[in-house]
Amino acid sequence: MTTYPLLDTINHPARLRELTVEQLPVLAEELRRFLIESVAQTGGHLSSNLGTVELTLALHYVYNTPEDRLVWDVGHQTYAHKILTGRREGMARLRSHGGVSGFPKRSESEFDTFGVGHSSTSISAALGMAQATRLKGENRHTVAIIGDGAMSAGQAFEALNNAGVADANMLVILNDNDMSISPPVGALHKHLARILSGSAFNAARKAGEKMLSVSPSLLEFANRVEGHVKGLLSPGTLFEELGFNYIGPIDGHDLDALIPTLQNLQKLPGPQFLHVITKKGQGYKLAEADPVRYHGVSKFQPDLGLDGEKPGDRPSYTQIFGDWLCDMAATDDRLVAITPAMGEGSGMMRFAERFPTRYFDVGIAEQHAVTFAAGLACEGLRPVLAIYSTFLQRGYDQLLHDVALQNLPVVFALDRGGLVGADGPTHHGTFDLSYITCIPNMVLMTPADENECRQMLTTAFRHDGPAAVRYPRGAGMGVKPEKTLGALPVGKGEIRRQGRRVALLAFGAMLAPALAAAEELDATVANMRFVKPIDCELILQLAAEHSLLVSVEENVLIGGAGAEVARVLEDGGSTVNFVRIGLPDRFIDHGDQALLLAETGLDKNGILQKVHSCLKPQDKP
Ligand SMILES: Cc1ncc(C[n+]2csc(CCOP(=O)(O)OP(=O)(O)O)c2C)c(N)n1
Repeated sequence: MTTYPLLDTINHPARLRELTVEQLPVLAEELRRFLIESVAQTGGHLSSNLGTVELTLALHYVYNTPEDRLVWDVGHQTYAHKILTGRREGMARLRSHGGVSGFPKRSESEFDTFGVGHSSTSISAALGMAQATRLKGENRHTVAIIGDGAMSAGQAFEALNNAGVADANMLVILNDNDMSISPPVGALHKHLARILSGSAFNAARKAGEKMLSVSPSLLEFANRVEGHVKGLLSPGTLFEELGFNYIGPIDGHDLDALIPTLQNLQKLPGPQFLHVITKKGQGYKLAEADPVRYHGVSKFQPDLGLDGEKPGDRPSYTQIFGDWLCDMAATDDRLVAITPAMGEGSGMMRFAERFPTRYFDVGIAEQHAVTFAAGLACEGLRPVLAIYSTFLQRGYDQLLHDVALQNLPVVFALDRGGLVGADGPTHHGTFDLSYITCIPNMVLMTPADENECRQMLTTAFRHDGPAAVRYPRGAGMGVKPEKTLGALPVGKGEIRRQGRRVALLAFGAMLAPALAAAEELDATVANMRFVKPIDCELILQLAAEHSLLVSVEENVLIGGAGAEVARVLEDGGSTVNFVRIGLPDRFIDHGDQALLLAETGLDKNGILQKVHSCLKPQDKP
């Protein structure tokens, strides 16, 4: 007997649309159960997906997908969408190499209308699609689905601001679960909370909602009445002022409310805004009780939950950073720490507890986070901005124009540098060495081990200008950090192994495979430490003493650390045989971190192969 009798029959939303409304709650129950069992076997995002089961069902039921466009924000909540759009079997290999992506991806399915992974893009993209539809004289619906966390970013408001006057036919659904990854922050959150707590409003809304959901003919009347009372009553004024027709809030788990409301909204022209309330982790008690912990999970047993997890035997770089942050803050009260909504992921929770007044979670707002840090630095504080490498891409002009140009002492703790694994190309931190190296005034360090990471953070903190420490996802080589807070000489690398003929110039985590390869090659290995300022003296010395120089970095080759080495060799007039190992000029898919490193030649074997192919016959051992 099959466990999912109804879900088994749905391999396309067209089939879903043949069901009666009465069958949908049964399907929702099966879908939720399937989700829990599937994510338990693969790992992935859990809480957000459980919270959007009914919303996803209702959207595919009401809208004619894929002809109508659903544009998901962040995309971490699209597992139900994937299951209903023909990818249910693929869920067994979710986030594995060659398997289904953890995010919407245009090349994966025609139902994935917009590729995503970084937040707050959905309204912009949906508006573009809606305008294109109009220009082409086509007739379809466009819906953006965005969480309350993602709504806190500037881009979401830029898009709302534009959509309101563009008079585009589009619907924005605010999926409000009163959570980002962590509890939400900021004035928007307070505004949304007020909407929910206004009892007069709720009573009025309940009646209005019923009207709206049952009788399209009453809708116009309701709209007109609303227009009059909204200024006094409506908490949706913010969105109304931006030119949207605000409807809600409605219960996002109640299919009887969702479906008729969406059906009615379909008939309304112009920018529509539907506020839906959901619960993160809905239907799985453990996730409901601790949605933060169950936001992103590794494999688990559904009956035990994450309690069965064992901690890793080596601390992650994130933990090394978190410990350093507390230790440094205890010695220097100018230290303040900033996160754009990634306090847990960046290892800052102990700091937040110990130094609450010096901890700033600014919401999903990377651009603001960088300029905010600049402002703090202007007043003599020493801001440490913990930010994933991939998300600093969002704050690039702020890094250049607000921090570096003014030479402000901001420490960038760049987590998840290099290939991150299962999250894939939207999240790989493989561009930072290129995009930071070209900025004047920046100091850029790549630790090879845990202790060096701690030393580099101290170096950055003591440096009188902007400095970034870029460290990888996961654990390091297992080098225990010293308790003391020692700094390193700026711009100096070190020789870690003396060999002959070949010199490997390793940046950051690439030291480990370089050392392993060097044993077989009897090569010299330099731990370069600094990408900027790069150690010119060391490079030219190695060039003079060896016949082949090889740089190794976990970054795109274009504009990266190896490109810096090439510049130094050229400027120094060296004609040494030099090759670079790094990432090719293409986006790297999702998959296991070690597997991706091996596939791109960033492991011992890859280094050996490259060296053998480049050694001139006279230099071979
Ligand atoms: C630009 C950017 N910054 C940070 C993140 C990391 N991130 C992924 S999901 C998430 C929380 C999103 O909250 P919300 O939109 O409310 O969705 P929920 O998880 O609550 O369903 C964050 C901060 C991201 N994906 N993109």
